[in-house]
Amino acid sequence: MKSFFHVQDIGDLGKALEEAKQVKATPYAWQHLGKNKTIILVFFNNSLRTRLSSQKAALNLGLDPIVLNVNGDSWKLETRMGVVMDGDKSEHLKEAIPVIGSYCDLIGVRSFAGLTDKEFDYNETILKQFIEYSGKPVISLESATVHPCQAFADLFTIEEYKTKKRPKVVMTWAPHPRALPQAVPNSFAEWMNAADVDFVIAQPEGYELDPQFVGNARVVYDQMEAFEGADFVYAKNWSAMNPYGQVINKDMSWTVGARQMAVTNNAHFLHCLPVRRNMIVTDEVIDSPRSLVIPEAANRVVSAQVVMKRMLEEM
Ligand code: SN0
Repeated sequence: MKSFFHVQDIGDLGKALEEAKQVKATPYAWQHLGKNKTIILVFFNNSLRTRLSSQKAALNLGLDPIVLNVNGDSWKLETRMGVVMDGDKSEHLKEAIPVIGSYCDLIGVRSFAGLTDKEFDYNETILKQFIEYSGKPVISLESATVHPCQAFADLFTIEEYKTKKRPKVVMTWAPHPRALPQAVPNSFAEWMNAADVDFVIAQPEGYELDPQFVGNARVVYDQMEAFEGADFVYAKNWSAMNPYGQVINKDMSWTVGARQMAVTNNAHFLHCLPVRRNMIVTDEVIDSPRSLVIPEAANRVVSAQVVMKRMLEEM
């Protein structure tokens, strides 16, 4: 695996989930793989789970993690090509990336969508530069359009808790005070479409995601209708594609509460976190025994470890 962005990068999903199970059961069984190897984790944005789970996954594999907080610890990096660097950015990615690549064996990058220039974001301009200039395998730790480590952990969590072969999984938009990227819902949709689940997207009009990620998913504009008989409810806010990166609706009737959960098949509740309580989901639902947000977050170590393990095995 030269890079980890899309569900196809992990290959056969059944095999990947089986491997995730093994990694979870015996996390230290592959300590030899990472010996004398280094992963550099580059953060352009905030992180709690991704930062900690990636470091933990690396340590489990005997791999040394180094974390770089761009905008905090390092020079501010210019990401655009051909610009006169007369502003606050001291160094260009074209130098910074090969330098980072020369110090490590694997690279993970967190770089959120800017949400102003759709083309820049949807071309994955920053991550592509990491691939091109580093010469090292690159893992998206949530880039402009995808968050594959999250989606892999989500799928593994569903696999662990499902009680029927083909569960109904509903991803619902929910209100949020700020404009958020589409990366999490894009990846969740992409991975659910590839998995053996009955997948439905519930959203208000105007929140349609990019067709390459929606695929063949059923899109339902009536949240109560979508929730009927659901086995898993995955809540997430995202901003609109058109006008790009804008909040066009804050309808609080979409906050996931007992009213919607009542029509499900006693569904489990999932969210990638961080979550805004009583915006995205009520206290009652997130604090209920059907909420899986903590085991879901714990599985972030597992998904990251499978990806790093595969990359190390191919070296
Ligand atoms: C990010 C997102 O893509 O939605 C990261 C999720 C893993 N979430 C946020 O930025 C939430 C920030 C907030 O103010 O609630």
